[in-house]
Amino acid sequence: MKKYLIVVCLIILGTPVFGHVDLLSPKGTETYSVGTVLSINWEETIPHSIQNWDILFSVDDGQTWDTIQADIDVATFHYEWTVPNTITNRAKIQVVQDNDESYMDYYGISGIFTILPDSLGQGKLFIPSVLSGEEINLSFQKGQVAFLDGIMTNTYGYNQDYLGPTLILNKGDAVRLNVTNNLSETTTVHWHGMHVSPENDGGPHTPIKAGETWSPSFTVLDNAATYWYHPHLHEHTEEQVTKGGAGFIIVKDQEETQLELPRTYGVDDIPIVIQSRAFDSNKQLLSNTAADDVILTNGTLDAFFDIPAQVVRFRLLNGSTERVYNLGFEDNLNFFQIASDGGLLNAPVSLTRLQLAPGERVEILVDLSTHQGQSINLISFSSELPSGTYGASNPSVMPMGSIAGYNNNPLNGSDFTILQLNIAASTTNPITSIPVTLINNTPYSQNNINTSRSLTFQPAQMGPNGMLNGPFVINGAGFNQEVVNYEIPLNNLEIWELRNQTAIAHPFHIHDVQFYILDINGQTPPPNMQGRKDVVLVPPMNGTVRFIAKFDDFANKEVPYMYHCHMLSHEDDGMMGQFIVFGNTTSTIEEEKDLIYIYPNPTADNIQLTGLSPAIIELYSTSGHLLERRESANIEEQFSLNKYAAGVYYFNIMTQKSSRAYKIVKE
Ligand SMILES: [Cu+2]
Repeated sequence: MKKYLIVVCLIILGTPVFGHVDLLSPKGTETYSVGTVLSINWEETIPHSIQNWDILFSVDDGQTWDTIQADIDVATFHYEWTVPNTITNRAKIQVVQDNDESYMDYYGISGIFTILPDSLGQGKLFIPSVLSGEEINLSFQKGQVAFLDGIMTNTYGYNQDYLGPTLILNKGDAVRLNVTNNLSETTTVHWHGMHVSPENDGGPHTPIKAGETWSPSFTVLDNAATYWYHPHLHEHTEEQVTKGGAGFIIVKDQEETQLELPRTYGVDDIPIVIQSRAFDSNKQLLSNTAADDVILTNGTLDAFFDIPAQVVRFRLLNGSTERVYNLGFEDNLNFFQIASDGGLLNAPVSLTRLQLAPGERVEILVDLSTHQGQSINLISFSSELPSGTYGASNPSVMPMGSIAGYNNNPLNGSDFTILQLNIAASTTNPITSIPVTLINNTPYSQNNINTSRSLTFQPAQMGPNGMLNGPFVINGAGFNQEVVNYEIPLNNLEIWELRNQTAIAHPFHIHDVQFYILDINGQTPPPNMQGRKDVVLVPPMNGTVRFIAKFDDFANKEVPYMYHCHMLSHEDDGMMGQFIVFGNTTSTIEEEKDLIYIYPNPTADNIQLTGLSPAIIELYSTSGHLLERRESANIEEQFSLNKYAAGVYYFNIMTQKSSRAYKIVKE
């Protein structure tokens, strides 16, 4: 009778939905912090015979529901749920009375509650939220963070105040990124380490003006590893990265997925970006200075993190603009490097120290199973860095010469903490052992090389200060946007010899490719440096590095790729060059019996593609805009280019065997 009255009252009040489920908590208007355990409680107002419960979660608009838990037994009216780190902080919960096989579902929805984002600033390590899917939106914008003394520091970030969300991509997936520049200055975004066409690479040739959106679109061809994104606007890279322009990219693939590795993001698989920063007296960020005496770990000062007592994985990125770290754990706890910049190693390599130069990434495993209740610090043992390394007590290999302000910076030549780990109870299904082997890397054979190149780093001005401070040039010339330094035939296999005739080590980075190091100062690199790399620290004073790389897949006569020093002040000062990859991609390509003909080319109107096995065909402009996309099961497809202006376009054709770009010309 009482229920009947309530129903009548609801109808009289005009409430459109009455539940057979009533959500008791959350009700709405509450505020929860990320990581806290939220009690979801409900009651059944009208019983049904065949049913169970589903719990759904929606952020912001309450329109798109993600399942928290499905198929909860009907007798259960309670569920404990850990509040996730979301991009938007307005959220709702829905409990559904799921009458299997029936359209008659009944539900109760909470009001809007607030999720306090995991905060940047001080103390608890900030874990960036995650974005994935076919289309990803990034907004580069201004922000404010209280890093020091509660005073707001002006910052830049992607979708947030500082740094950006972690992009999780799967090898083989097509992804479109919409990058909107909400700053009042031009920027670019470079997908550091990823193998994409030059027009999608986000180098200095692809500026995004204030207020504009750039939408590169590509197939992920990279191996599972940790990559990152950051601005790459010539002469402004250091400033925009310093203010916060940086985010992780995690690529997953089938080989990695089959291994017994920790991969619960933010729990036993932790991204860590290490950045040293300089603040002025108003607590604002300074660039182009040697006063970088504050360590921010994921944008957090004095960072600590609660971590389970089991085998855990760290994805370490040196996101500093100049500083090299010498990483290790307290008490020389050993750890295992499993990946370098562009992929997994053949096998885990046991280490107690690991140098990480600007731009470099490594993935490591640490076995914490016997350390529950302890605190262990991740430390940079910079007192052990050799002279001639930015971060050592002497950044020069020469006794003379100095960097202004360097000797006053307490981080130089001393050991300091990056992250305090508080080791808590293990999770329910922990990884408990370090794998014996990982994947099979097959470095290119030196016997088959087509071209060798030599790049010599020199100071623009001689003398001990020029040798240390730069500006630095490569083969006698600073960067000139009008000069293409190398023209590389598509599919060329090359050896690059880097020779450093300066007093300081430089981390050399090349776009487009992952390389294998052949030797450093004539010596075979240690096992942890024998995997895929895109940054290598070249030792000072006639130090040499040789690497081998293949320039495959992408050719474009118009848009170059970059190579440069990843000490960003050196890069901005011109320690950079560019190359184009050119190739006979105009009509046919034969790869693994995958023969595709495109004709006529050039064409005034229709263009025919034959030899397609099932394929995804994408048509791009030279600026990387996706014009058309077709999923085809046919041998042949015809496109009309009638509506497009005369000029160069690209077909990106993905079959089960390959993904290739084909240049075409509309007359
Ligand atoms: Cu440099």
